[in-house]
Amino acid sequence: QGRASGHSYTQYNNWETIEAWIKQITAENPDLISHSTIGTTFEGRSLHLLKVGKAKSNKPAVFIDCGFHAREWISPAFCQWFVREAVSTYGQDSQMTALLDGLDFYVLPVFNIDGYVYTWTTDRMWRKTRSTRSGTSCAGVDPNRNFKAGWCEIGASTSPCSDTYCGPSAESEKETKALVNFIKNNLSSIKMYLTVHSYSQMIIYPYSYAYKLPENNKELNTLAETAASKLTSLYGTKYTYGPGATTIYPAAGGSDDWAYDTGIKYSFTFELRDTGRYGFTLPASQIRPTCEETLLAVKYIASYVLEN
Ligand code: ING
Ligand code: ZN
Repeated sequence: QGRASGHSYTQYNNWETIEAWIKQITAENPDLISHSTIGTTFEGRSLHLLKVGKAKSNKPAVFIDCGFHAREWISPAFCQWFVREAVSTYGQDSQMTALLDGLDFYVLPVFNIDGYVYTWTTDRMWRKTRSTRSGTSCAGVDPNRNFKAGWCEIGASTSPCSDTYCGPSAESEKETKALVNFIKNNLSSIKMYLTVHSYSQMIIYPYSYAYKLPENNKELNTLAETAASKLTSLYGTKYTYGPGATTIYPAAGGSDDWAYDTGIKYSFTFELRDTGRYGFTLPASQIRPTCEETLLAVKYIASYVLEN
């Protein structure tokens, strides 16, 4: 497998390098990967999407996004790892082969690109988008408070300077709107939604916008429990799991709750390593083990979705 210049799966890559990698891995794997653009960011960057799977019509699909929050660098690293693992183990690993034969994985390597670039150039701890608006000198909206799911009712701020600013309206961000449009246009095929964040070591499912449980709570709980045990089996990393509001904190406007209420009954947020020792600045030496263990959980849930 060739590499985009400067790209490494075991280092954090800047956006320029990730974008070159997207083009290169697509060009090198025409039988397994196709590339599209679902929109542009506030600052005009292309929102790239990879479709990973053996080409076949009418396949069910899984949607995975990374890089909602700019500073959570392990998240885009996981999406890159996942795509490489898919193309390099297809035909070798029986589980991955079955997954790519039976499913299409839509992988959005970095959702909040403008914010990610800003963490490389200016402020490593930036979380939000980089949109500007009249009436405030503070930039950015929390993209995980910007979806139409109890929008701004709880665990979100109406103050533009807050890190959890829900935005002037639901779907105010171009990035949010692009994701919503893509998912709505592909709803009949998308069976599972996964959004990858850090940190906390948790598998979260709806709801976060209210203290209520999804109709298939029991099934989601068992799935999360088993996925967490698969993850732990590799290096002993402990994960907790459950509905968002009671597992992490109540927060409205999240993409997993929106995807669930839109009809995707397998909807999860993963919070990767660690539990706070390094937090968002997880050392690059932990990229490989974090991605390897997370992959076990993702493959487990995707296999379940494929079979059910
Ligand atoms: N955590 C998530 C956040 O946006 C979350 C937790 C998940 C909230 C699902 C709402 C819905 O705050 C991080 N680390 O970003
Ligand atoms: Zn996050």
